[in-house]
Amino acid sequence: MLVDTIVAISTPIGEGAIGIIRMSGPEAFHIIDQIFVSPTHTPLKNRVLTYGHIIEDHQVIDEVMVVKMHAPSTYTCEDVVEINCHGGIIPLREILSRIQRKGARMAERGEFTQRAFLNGRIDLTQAESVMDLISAKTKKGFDIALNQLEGHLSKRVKQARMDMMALMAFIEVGIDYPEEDIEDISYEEISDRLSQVEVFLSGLLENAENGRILREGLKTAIVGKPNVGKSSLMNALLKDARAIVTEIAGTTRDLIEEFMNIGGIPIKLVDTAGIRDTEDVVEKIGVERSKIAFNEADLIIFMLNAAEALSEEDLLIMDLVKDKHAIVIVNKTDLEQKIDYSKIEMLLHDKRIIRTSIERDTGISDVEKAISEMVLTQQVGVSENEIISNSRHIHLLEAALKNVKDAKKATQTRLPYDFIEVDIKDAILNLGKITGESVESDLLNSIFSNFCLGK
Ligand SMILES: Nc1nc2c(ncn2[C@@H]2O[C@H](COP(=O)(O)OP(=O)(O)OP(=O)(O)O)[C@@H](O)[C@H]2O)c(=O)[nH]1
Ligand SMILES: [Mg+2]
Repeated sequence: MLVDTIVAISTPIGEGAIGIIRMSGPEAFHIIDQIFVSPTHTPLKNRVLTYGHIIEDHQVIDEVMVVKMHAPSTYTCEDVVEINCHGGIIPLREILSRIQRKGARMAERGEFTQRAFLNGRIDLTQAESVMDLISAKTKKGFDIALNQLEGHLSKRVKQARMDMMALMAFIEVGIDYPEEDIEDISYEEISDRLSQVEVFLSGLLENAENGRILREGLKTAIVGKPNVGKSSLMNALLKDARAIVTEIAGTTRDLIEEFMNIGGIPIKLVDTAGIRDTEDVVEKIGVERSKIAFNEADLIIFMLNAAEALSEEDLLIMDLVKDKHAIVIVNKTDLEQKIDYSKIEMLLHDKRIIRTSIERDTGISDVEKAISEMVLTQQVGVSENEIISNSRHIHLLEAALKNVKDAKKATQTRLPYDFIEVDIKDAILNLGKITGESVESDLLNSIFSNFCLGK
C-alpha cells in the first residue's frame, strides 16, 4: 500500500505562545529539509530539538524549533516531524500551506492515531483511550483512560478470546475427525469452559455502569412540584446564578443542564420544570420534558417544601421516586414547618432525607456528600483498572456474553457441535471487534472521525 505524508496543526486553534505542526509519512524528512534552515546549517538529528527558520524564497516565515523522529519508534510508527512555531493562526497556516505545497496532505481527524493502530503499535481500545484522555472531564475519568491506553482492558479481552479459540479448536477436532480415536471433548467440559468465560465477561461488565458514569457524568435530575426551590438548589450547587429563580410557581420552563464535579465524580445536573397539571402550553411542554429527564436520570434529587403540608402533587411524584435511586431534600427549613416528616419517612423509607435552607445556605454540603456517597458506595470492591467506560466496548462485551450463554444453552440441550460452534464463533468475533482484531473499515473510520484534528 502506498502511504502518503500527512500534516496537521496539533495544538488547539487560538492564540498561544507556541503552536505545533505535526507531519508523518515517508516524505516528512524530505519536506522539512526543503523548508527549514538552521543558522549554522547543521542538519537535523534524530530526536534533537533544533532551532532555525522556516523559509520561502529566502524569506523567513517564522522562527521555529524542529524535531525529527525516525520510524518506527514514533507515535505513528512512521517518520515524524514536529515543528514548534509561534502560536498565532497566521504562522501556523503559513507553514502548513508551505508543507502542503511540498506534497503533504492535510490529515483527517484522528489519522495519526489511526496510523499507529494500522501499523500495529496500539490496538483499538488503546486508540480510543487516546481520545478519552483528551476529553476526560475529571481525574478519575482520565485515570481510567490512561489505564486503558496501557492495554489493561485489551489484555483481558484477548485472554477471553484466546480461551474461546482454544475451545473452538477442541470442538473442531471432534467434528472433523469423528472416526479418529482422539478423545472427544464432552458436553460437560464445553459447558464448564463456557461458564468460566461467562463469569469472566460478566465481571468485566459489572463495573461498566460505573465506568460510563465516570466518563459521561452521573445524570442527576432535580425534580419536585413548582416553587420548592429546585432552581435555587441548582444555583447553589453550581455556585453560580445559572437558573432563574422567582417566587412565581412555574418559573423554570425548560431543562437546564450543567456539568459539575463532586469529589472527582462528574455530575450532569439537570434542573427541571416543576411537575404539576397545567393549562399553560409552554409549561405543559416543560413538564413533559421533566418527566423524560426523570426517566433518563441515574439519580433523582426530589425536593419538597418544608413550609407546606404534603400536597397531592408531592404524593404523585413521590410514587414515581420510590423505585429510583433518589435523595430526598426538604427545603425551606427556615420557614414555619408544616410538613409531616414521619409521613415522608414512611413513604420513602429507604431514601436519604436531607433538610436544607438554601435561603440560609444550610445543608448544601450534605447534599454534595450524599451524591458522592451514592456513587462511591456502589463502587466498593471495584478495582479501577477493570472499569470499562466506552459504550462501544460495553455493547460488544454484552453481545459476546450473550453468545457464550447461547452456546451454553446449546450444550445443555445437547445440540450438535456445529450449533455450539456458531455461537462461539460469534463470541470470538465480537471480542475481536473490541481490540480491533476483527473489524470492518467503516467502523474504524467512524471511530477515528470522532478525534480532534492533529491527533
Ligand atoms: N424561605 C426560603 N425560600 C426559598 C428557599 N429556597 C428557595 N426559596 C425561594 O422559593 C422561591 C422559588 O424558588 P425556585 O428555585 O425558583 O423554585 P423552583 O422549584 O425552581 O420553581 P419552578 O421553577 O417554578 O418549578 C424563590 O422565591 C426562592 O427565593 C429556602 O430555603 N427558604
Ligand atoms: Mg425552577
